[in-house]
Formats: sequence, structure tokens, C-alpha cells
Amino acid sequence: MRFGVAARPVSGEQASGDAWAMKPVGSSLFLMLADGLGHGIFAAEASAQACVSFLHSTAAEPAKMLDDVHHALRGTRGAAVSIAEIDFDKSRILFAGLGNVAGVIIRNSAQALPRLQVMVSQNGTAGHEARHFKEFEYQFGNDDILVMHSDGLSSHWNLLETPGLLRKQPSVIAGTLYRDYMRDRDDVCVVVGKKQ
Ligand SMILES: [Mn+2]
Repeated sequence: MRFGVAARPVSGEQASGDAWAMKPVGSSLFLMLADGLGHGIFAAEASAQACVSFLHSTAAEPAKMLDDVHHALRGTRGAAVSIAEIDFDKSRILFAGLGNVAGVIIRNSAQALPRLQVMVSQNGTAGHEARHFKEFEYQFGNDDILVMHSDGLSSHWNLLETPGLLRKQPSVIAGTLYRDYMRDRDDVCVVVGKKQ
């Protein structure tokens, strides 16, 4: 699988409150994106802590991993966090999210028009408020594309109107999303993954 990332802090800040991390577990790949509350150095501290606890978590499922991150973020400003497990053996994604980090699958096949499937997140803030940790299962075919992004990117994007874009490298897709849909008043991070 190949990934492309586009990210930057809100203008006027040195550090971004958005951060992402990735790790293999068994035959799966886990991807996490965290958006620290607000922006600036304390938001960056929260999302950096989310990366550390995600990478050190011994949990084998996204919901349990998210639980670990939630506990590790106590004492920080807190963050919206989403974790996706890309399971290559079962051609599926398990997704667990807390707060406003979007996870979307672009369903892309030769037989039908592409369409977007938005994955489900729970309300809450890692480190502060979480009532339950749930994960949801989605099919992930060989031609499907995974997109995860912070709310520094508008949720109203639609790449399906851009001819040929879905066939490009994931970095080109991430860069196009960033260029066309970023919001000026927040940190931005968008990660795009494609199977090869
Ligand atoms: Mn944000």
C-alpha cells in the first residue's frame, strides 16, 4: 500500500496540532490521525502524545487502541482521534474514531461509478470525554482508496468530479484535497492510502 500526506499548521503557528502515525500489526496496518484541541504548542503536545501511545499500545484492535490513547491523553488538552486497521487478509478496514477526524473510503471499481463511504466516529474527545469505544467494519477492495483527515479540511469534498484523479498517486490525491478544500483557520492534515 502507498500513502500520501498533505499537512501544515494554521498560519501564525510553528507547530501543527494535527499528527499521524502508522504501524504494522500481524497482517494488518494501523493508521492513526489525531487533531489536538485548538492549535499551537499544546495542541501539538496532545497529538504527539496520541502518536506515542498509539505506537506503544499492545492492543490488537482499533477500539482498544483508542481506549489506550484516551487514557494516555489525560492531563493534555485532548484530541479528536481516529484509528483505522487495514486488514489485508480479509480485505476490510476496522475503524474507531472519537471526535471529528474523518475516515472515508472511496469505492472505486471498474464496474461502477466511484462513491464515498463515510466511516462512523463516536462523539467525544480523547483524554477528556469518551463513553464507549466502538469499531465498525467496512469492505476494502483492491481498487478502493482510504482517506483520513482532520477538520482543517472541509468535509464537503468530492473528488469524483475530477476526471482521472483517482488513478493518480495517493500524494497527488492528498495534495489536491489540500489545495481545493483546506480551511484557513485550522491546522490541516490529510492522509490518502491506495493498495498497489
Ligand atoms: Mn482541527
